[in-house]
Amino acid sequence: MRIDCLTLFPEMFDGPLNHSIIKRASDAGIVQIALTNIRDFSADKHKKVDDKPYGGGPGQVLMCQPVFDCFEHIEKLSGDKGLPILLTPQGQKFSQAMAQQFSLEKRLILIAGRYEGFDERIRTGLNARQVSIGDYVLSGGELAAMVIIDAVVRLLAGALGDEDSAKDESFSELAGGFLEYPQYTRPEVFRDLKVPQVLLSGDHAKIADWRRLQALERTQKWRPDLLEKHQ
Ligand code: 6GU
Repeated sequence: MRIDCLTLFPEMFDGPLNHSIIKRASDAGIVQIALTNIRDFSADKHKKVDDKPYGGGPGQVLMCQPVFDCFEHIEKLSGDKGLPILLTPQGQKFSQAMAQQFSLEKRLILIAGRYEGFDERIRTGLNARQVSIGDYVLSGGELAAMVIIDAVVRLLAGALGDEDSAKDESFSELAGGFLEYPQYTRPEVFRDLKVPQVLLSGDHAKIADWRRLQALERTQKWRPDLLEKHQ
């Protein structure tokens, strides 16, 4: 998969893209992530990318010209057309199901905005899917883009180690609409806190039953909304 990200702050991506699973997937050639600075495409002599809103009001608005030119430039960098995704709090809420859909694409083009908003013609002209990561306001789309990249890349074949991916497919409780069951590792007793006996029993059927029940109980207790959705 190729992921292009259009942003005014490519440096913000340095941390997340250069560690752990995303780093490993990039190194293995499972994903290629290309960052492009929208500002590089500003036709303005001061490299301005934003301006005052028509009709008045506070703040600045991201201008069409640098975004369209940047988008048209990166489109040509690969033969795959790509799914354009505009990061905005006005978008459809990101979910595991959406991550799964995106993971089937050959190419994603993420567009991260800043300032008080985009010129509306960016929304309409690029024919992009609008995506939000939740009902709160971030200072820009970059963190949202990184969230999406992480959630998508870990779903790509070979991105997780063997152990992890096996676990993911059979037990990924969120994918099945449930929270995950509780996990324990050594020691058996830590400051009087014991590992549940069933996990030490070696009875795999019993362990599987216990885990299913735990997952159901904690979903009922902590995220009843997930059960309603999957009813
Ligand atoms: Cl995608 N962008 C911004 N600026 N804020 C958000 C968001 C995106 N998703 C949730 N809040």
